[in-house]
Amino acid sequence: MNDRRRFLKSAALGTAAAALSPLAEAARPVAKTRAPAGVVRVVSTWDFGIAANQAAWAILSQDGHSLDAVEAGARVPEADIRNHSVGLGGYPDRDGHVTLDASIMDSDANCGGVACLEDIEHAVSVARLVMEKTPHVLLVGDGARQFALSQGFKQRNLLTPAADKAWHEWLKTSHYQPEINSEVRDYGAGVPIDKDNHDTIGILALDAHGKLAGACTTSGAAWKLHGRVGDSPIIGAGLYVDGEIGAATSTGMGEEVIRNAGSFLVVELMRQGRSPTEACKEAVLRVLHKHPSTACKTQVAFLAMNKAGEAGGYAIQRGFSYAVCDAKNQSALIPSASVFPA
Ligand code: SD4
Repeated sequence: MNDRRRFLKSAALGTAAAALSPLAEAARPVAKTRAPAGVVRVVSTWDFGIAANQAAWAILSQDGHSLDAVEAGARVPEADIRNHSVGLGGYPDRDGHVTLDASIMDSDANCGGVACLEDIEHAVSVARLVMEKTPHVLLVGDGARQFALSQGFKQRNLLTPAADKAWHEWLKTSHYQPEINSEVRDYGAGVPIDKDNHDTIGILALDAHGKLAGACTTSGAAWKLHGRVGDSPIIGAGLYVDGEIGAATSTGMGEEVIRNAGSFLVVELMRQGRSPTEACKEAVLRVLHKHPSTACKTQVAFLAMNKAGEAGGYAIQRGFSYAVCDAKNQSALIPSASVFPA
C-alpha cells in the first residue's frame, strides 16, 4: 500500500489528529530573556528565504526590532522579478491581474493585512501601515490600493514581460490545476527551475529583546479566479504570532490552510508543549484529516519558531525547504520532513 493510500485509510479510522487540550491548562509562562547566542533568529519559507533572512539579519544584528526585520526580509522576494509567486513579477490571475496578499504581526497581537492588492509592489509594507495607521486589520482590493497611494506608495504595473508571457501560454488551454512544488530550484544560477504556480514567503524573527514578529506575502495561486484571496493575509491562517509562545506561517494551498486556521493551530500546539516541528506536523496531519482526498494531492507546509529560538517545519509533500539564520549569522537551507516522501 503506498503512503497516500495508507494515510487515507488511517484518516478514515480517525487516527490522524489529536484533540486539543484546554488552553487554560496548556498556557505556560515563558521567561522574557534576551535570546541566547546560537538560537535561530530568523526563519523563512523556501530557498528564496536565504536572501530574505540576510536582509532581516542586517536589522537584527544592529539590535533592531523583529517587526522591522521581517518587513525588510519580505520585501526582498517582493522586489525579485525572478520570483513568480511574490510581489513584482508574480503570475497573474486568469484575467491578467497580479493581485497580492500580505500580512504582518508583532508579539503584542498588533497585526495588519492587505488582500487582492493591485499595482503596489511592497504589499507587506502596506500591511504594516494598515496595522499602524488604521483602526483595522485587513484592507482589500481597491480600498487597499487607495490606502497605499494615500500613504505615498507608487503605482506600478506588476505584470512583468515574463509573467505576461507565461499567462498567455496558460490562456492557450486555460486549464487550472494547482501544482505541487517543484523539487529542483536554482535561483543561484539566475534561472529559476520552477514549475510551481504558488509559493509564498513567510518569515519569522526573534530579536535580541526576545520579541517575535512575522510576515507573509504572496501573489497567491497563479491563474486563480479574480478576487480570490488565500491564507497569507488572514491572521491565524497564513500567519500568527503570540509573543509568549511562538510564531507560525504557512505556504501551499491556502484554501486548505484557511479551513484549519493553520498558523493559529500551530501556535496553540506549541502552547501545549509541542516543539515547532511537532506542532507543524500535527497541523499538517489535521489538514489531511479534514479533507484527505483533496489535501493529499496538494502541498501545504507550516513553518514555526518558538520563543526560545527553536524552529521547525513540516509539509504534506516532499520538496518544501526553509531557510534559517542563527545568532552568529550562520545560514542553512533545511529540507523539511513531510508526510509523503515521494
Ligand atoms: C495562497 N498560500 O495564496 C498561498 C500561496 C502559497 O506556496 O503559499 N504557495 O494560497
